[in-house]
Amino acid sequence: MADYRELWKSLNMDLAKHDQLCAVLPDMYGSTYLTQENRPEAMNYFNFVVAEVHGLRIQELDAHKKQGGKVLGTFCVFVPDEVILAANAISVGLCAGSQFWVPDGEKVLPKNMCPLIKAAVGAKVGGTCPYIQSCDMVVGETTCDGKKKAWEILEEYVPVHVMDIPQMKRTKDYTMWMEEIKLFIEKVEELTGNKVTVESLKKGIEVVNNKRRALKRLYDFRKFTPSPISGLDALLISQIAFYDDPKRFTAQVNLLCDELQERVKTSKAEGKKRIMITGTPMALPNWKLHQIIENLSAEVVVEETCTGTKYFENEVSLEGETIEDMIKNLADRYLSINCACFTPNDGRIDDLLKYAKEYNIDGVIHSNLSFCHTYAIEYKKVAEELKKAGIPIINIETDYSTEDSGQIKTRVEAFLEMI
Ligand code: BJ8
Repeated sequence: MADYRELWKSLNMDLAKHDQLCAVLPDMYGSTYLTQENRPEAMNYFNFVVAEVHGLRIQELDAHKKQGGKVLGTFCVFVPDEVILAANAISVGLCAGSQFWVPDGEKVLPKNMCPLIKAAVGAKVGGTCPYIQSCDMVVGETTCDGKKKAWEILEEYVPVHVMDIPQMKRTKDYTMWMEEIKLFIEKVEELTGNKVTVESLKKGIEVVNNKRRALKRLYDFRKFTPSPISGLDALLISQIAFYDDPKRFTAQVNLLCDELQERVKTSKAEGKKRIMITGTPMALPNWKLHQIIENLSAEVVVEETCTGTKYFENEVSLEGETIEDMIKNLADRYLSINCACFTPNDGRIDDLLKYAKEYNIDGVIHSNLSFCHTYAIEYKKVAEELKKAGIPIINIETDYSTEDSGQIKTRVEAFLEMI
């Protein structure tokens, strides 16, 4: 990576602490990713993005800000990126997936809470993530209790706008959600000084729909046996989707898909078990479970998570001529996401059963970040319904530390033998 120290300094980062992170990431990436055999050529772009993860993209955000543009950070796939794009702002995903940020998070948050929240807040408290340092505003949301209350603390460090996300999907919840999107548009207009018009919103919708379509295309290739791309690589692409330039990212995913199109013509099945992951999201650089699974005789072929299908399934309709029409289209698409924060959340079970068939799954691994109660509680129902359909499932509760890796490996090994 080139020298970005001046840029990081201008973002008020703790350079010494940040150096510690920069020192471990390349090795971690090398041993997880670069040791994989027979990777698609087009993965080179994504290797490059990771190598420059705190460099080149941050420079792009800086250039955008110097021209008067704004950067918004998000923590949940419910926040409509289309609105941010329509106001000529940039959106970056801020969920954090490394133990590195957890101790700083624990300085201001209770220890016994989800590591994703602790890491995301810790990155700001410690001044060690150039993405959150680049944000003019972050957008929180009222999904789980942990996040909801964490925004009150994060607000002490950076301006926060919180979107009130319904917890049910009744008609009145749709109405309330449309109101919430309207308020978000006003907030983004106020921050950027740019009006969100029907035209600009349609353009934003097109950009994000194209990204969704490319990811869907990628996932469709994973339905082949064997999948022409590892689960680790597919996960990385989903993680990068949250902060790369959307048009460039879409073009690169489509390039990769063109290569996969050729690969599936010649690849031969190796008898690996086909695994679906479901549960809590895996933010960059959380590759732990995929790495354990794929080092055994199995391949992850789909993730029913927010770093997977929930991110790209269902497009936003472009039908209609008014801003209200577009808001309704956004509300419809976003409320089709089946997060465990909703009650009831039967749509998630329908999705799981559908994907199990489509991806020809041998077994499901429910990945649950420690202290995520909504997903932990929902596991019971998910397991019952999958077992009824004859689909084996296990639950793995874990955090970002590596201490439990050996134990998880033993459990996954036993599960693979059993299925
Ligand atoms: S739509 S999954 S991105 S809320 S893991 S912080 S729920 S305690 S991340 Fe999520 Fe939006 Fe739902 Fe997706 Fe809380 Fe659970 Fe932690 Fe979570």
